[in-house]
Amino acid sequence: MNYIYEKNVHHMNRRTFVQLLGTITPAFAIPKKLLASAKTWTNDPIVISTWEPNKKANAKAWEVLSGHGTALDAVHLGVMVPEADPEDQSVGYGGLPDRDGNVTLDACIMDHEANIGSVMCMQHIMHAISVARLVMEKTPHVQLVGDGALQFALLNGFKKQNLLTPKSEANWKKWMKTAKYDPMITVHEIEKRIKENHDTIGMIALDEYSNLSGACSTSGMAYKLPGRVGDSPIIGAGLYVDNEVGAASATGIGEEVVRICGSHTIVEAMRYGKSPEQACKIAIERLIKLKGKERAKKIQLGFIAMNVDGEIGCYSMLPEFTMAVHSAEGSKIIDSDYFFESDKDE
Ligand code: SD4
Repeated sequence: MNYIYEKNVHHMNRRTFVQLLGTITPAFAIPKKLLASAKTWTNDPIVISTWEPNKKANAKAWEVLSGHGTALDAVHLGVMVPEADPEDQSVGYGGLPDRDGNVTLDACIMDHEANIGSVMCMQHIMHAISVARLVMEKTPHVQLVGDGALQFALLNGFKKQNLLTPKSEANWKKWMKTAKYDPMITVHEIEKRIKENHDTIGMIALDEYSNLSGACSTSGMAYKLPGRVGDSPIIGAGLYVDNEVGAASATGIGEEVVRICGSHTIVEAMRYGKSPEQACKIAIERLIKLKGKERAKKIQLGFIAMNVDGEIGCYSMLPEFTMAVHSAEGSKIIDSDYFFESDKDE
């Protein structure tokens, strides 16, 4: 889709701003105050994602960032990587279906100007994140669901596809034999998948223009009730960006992330001076307070966060959550710190 590469003229960066001033005023005459009031120009780009396997998505995002692209394009193109990967059973094509065997996708995107777009419970379109971006850029709305999202995508040139791969279909059929349609089993299923370290992608990028953007995409909880929507497409829960403060994204049991408006809670904690990791921990502790330790230690949740200075952090309820990072220093994986050693813990 061409619009991905279109220059966003209203996204004026400092270089454009200075060039523009240069056309009306000799460059040496730019008042110092004006320059000082612009955001720092020299931020080093960086991108982070939930889960180690999403280092492939980060590599794509890094291509965009290191080629002077915007954070918005970086997170969009980055998230498209797992969406197209049939081996990733938690996002896009190849995602595990709901309990009726339908793959339904959730995604959202948010830029540095608080523009937002999301699709929820959408079937048949691999790149849910691209549809979310179109909702953001081409409609007066911020969320489209189900058939409405599908119709909107088809009208805009997306092609209908079968997203259920033979492998995911086989897993679903196997599940059907034993699960007895019990929605609680889906919760255990997601916990198991989280342990295998392949899950939802939440991605945050900072570009060289000092702008932050984020994107989140998932096929949601495996074998969920039809129509179920998790946190991932909900702005404030699965993702939040505030260009003056920072950004956060979530993975894990979406119902619990929504309960605490997870990503927004983290951004607000950073606003009041917490580091990205401290802010993620505050969100985890908020849920523990609400649920009590006994119930909380059965819930895996993982958060990632970045502030406007490009400082990053993560925190999870249980072990085995990872964050993938890519910057000029290369790619690395961070093992998240966590609250409970295991679900047997005090
Ligand atoms: C959801 N939060 O739909 C997503 C799934 C996920 O780790 O992130 N799992 O609830």
